[in-house]
Amino acid sequence: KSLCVVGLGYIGLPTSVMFAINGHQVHGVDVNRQVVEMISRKQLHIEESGLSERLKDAIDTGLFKASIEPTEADVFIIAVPSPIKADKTANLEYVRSATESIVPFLKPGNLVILESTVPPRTVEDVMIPVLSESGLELGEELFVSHSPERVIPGRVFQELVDNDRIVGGIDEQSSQMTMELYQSFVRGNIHLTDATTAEMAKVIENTYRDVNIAFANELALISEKIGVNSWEAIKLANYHPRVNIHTPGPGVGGHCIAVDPWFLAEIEPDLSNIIQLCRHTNDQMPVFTADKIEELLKDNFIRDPKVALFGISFKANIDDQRESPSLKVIEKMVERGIDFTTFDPHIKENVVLNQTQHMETALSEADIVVFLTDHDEFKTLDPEVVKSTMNNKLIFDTKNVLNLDEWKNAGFIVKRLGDSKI
Ligand code: SAJ
Repeated sequence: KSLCVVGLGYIGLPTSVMFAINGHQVHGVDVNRQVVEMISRKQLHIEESGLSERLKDAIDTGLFKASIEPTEADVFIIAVPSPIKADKTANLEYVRSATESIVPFLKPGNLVILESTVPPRTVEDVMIPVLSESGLELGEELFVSHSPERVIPGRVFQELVDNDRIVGGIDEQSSQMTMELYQSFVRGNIHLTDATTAEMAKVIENTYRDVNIAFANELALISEKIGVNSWEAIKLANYHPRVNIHTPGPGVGGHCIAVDPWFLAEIEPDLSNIIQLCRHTNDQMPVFTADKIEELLKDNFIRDPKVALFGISFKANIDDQRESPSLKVIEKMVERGIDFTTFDPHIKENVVLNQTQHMETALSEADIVVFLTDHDEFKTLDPEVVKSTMNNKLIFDTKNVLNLDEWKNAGFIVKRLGDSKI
C-alpha cells in the first residue's frame, strides 16, 4: 500500500519507518522544513532506541521519503501533537490543519487514520466536517478511523509490535481496513470498536495512571506525618493480587499523563471531580518538593545554601524534559532566590538554568543533592565521591533511587520523599 503519514515526531517517524520496513511505500510529511531535511539526510531530530538504523534501511530501500507537502496515497495517517492550552482545553489546531492539508489529495477508496490522542468526539466533530469537504461519501468512498498510539518513549519499536491496539472506525469497513493495515507489523491483539470509544479508551488509560499516581502521592504526604515509609507500605499493599498502586514522586511530567486527563475534564467539568483533583494533587508535588528542600536546609541551620538538582528529564533514562516536574522545582528555586545547579547525564546540551555537564561542578560547594529522576546512573553513585567536594552533606531522594542506609553510613543526612522513617 502507499501511505502518507502527516507529522514526523515521536510517534509519526517511528510509525512511518515501521510501515516502510514492512514493505509499504511511505511518504512522511512534516510542516517543519528543517525536520524534513534532517530526516532526508538520515539524521534524527528525536532520540529513540533502534530508530537510526531503521530509518537508514527505510530510506536506502527507497520505501520512505519525507517532504513538507502531502501527496496522493491509499492511506493517510495523522500523528500530530494535541497539546493543551493555558486554559487546560485541547488545542486541536494541528489535528485540524493536518486534516485540511490532506483533503485536496483524497480520492475514492482512501482510508484516513488519526493516531494522535484527542478528546472523545474529535473524529466525529472536528475531522469529519473537514473531510466532507472532499466531496467523497463517508463510509462509501472515504473511510476514517482512530487508532491511538500507545507506545512508551524508549521502547517504541518493541511496543509498536507487541502491544494490543485499539481500532475505532466510523463504520465497520473503516475498522476492518485499519486492522488489516496494522496487521502488517502488530503481533498483539487488535480490538475493534467505534471512533469515539477508541478516543475515550486512550484518554482513560492515561487518566487511570494520573489518578493512580495522585493516590500514591497522597499516601506519601500522609506517610510523612505518621511515621510510615510510603514506599514500603505501597510495596506491601501491592502484594495483594488485586492491588496495583503506582509510586510517588516530585510530580507528573511528559506530554501525555499530565495532559490527557484534561481532555475529559474539558468535556464534562462538573462530572470529572476526581480527575481534576488528581491533576491538582500531582501539580502540587513540585511545590511540596521545593518546600521540603527549604525545610531540610533550615532544620540543618544552613544559610545561603547551594542546592544541586540531579535529574531534569521527566522520567528515568530518557532525554525529554517536556513538562518535567524538575522544571517547576527549578522555577521555585529561582522565585525563592535559592542558589542552585542542575545536572542530568541524559541531557547532553544545556537546556535549563545553571545546568552543567559535569557532575563535579554541580556538586562543588553544594549543601544538598536532590534526586528528581531515577536514572540508572544515579543508582550506582559512590557516596564517598559525591561527598568529597560538598560543603554540607544532605541528600533528598524524591524517587527512591538510592540505598539511603548506605549514604547515611557514609556520613550524609538523608531524607526520602514520602517516608517519615528516614
Ligand atoms: N510517574 C510517577 N509514578 C509512577 C509512574 C510514573 O510519578 O508510578 C511519573 C513519571 O515520573 C513521569 C510521569 O509520571 O513524570 C509520566 O510517566 P509514564 O511512564 O507514566 O508515561 P509516559 O508519558 O512516558 O507514557 C504514557 C504511557 N501510558 C501509559 O502507561 C498508560 C504510554 O504507553 C503512552 O503511549 C503515552 O503515555 C502516550 O503517548 O499517551
